[in-house]
Amino acid sequence: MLTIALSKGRILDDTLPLLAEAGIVPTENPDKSRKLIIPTTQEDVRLLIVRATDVPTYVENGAADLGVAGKDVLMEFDGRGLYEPLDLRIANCRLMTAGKVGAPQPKGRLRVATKFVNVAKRYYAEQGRQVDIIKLYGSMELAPLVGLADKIIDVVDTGNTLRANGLEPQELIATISSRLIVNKASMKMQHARIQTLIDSLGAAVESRH
Ligand code: PRT
Ligand code: MG
Repeated sequence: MLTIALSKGRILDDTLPLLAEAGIVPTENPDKSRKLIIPTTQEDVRLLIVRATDVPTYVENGAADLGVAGKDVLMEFDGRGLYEPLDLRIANCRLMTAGKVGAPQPKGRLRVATKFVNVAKRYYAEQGRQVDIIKLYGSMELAPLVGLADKIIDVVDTGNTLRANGLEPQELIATISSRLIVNKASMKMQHARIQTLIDSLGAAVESRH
């Protein structure tokens, strides 16, 4: 059995067409189904539906052999037990700092609200800047508006969410796309099978660009 972990939403929507080109089609619509384990037209391939931030955990622990995760999620995840053999070039966005339009530099230490705590620590440490990092789980845009933080670090696509809240994108931390990730033991034990899938997905990605 090959198990592939995916999250609902844009990653699922953009990955299904690539999987279809590799001959893997879910037997029911994962967006509509309440099931978290979805069989596919290949009897020995199944999909697991998990939260986007949980995909690397399932794959690192071997609960899934493969997965699709945003580079932002992978940068934040501190696991080492993963291969990242393919850039699927989907769910593209940028990881950025953002703050209130026209806000002056804060007097004391910079306060940064984010769900990307590890990324934030590394980013400011590399610049030798001392900051206070405030962990949030969502609605980051609110933090500068109500004085919880001076800046946020979040994923930006169109920038509409920032603009709608009087914020502006500032520093680019990384350009982001989603990656195929593979459990290290699975890669060894099922090498031919997984390599064939990587090659098919790679060809599907190339044919789109
Ligand atoms: O939603 P949930 O809390 O379960 O987790 P998640 O937000 O991590 O998952 P999901 O499915 O929303 O995103 C999965 C992956 O898609 C992320 O890890 C990114 O790699 C990628 N991606 C691409 C994005 C976006 N574009 C994106 N625009 N992830 C999130 N957003 C959000 C962003 O956080 C902000 O709230 O959309 C808003 C900004 O969009 P714009 O267009 O207004 O700039
Ligand atoms: Mg989301």
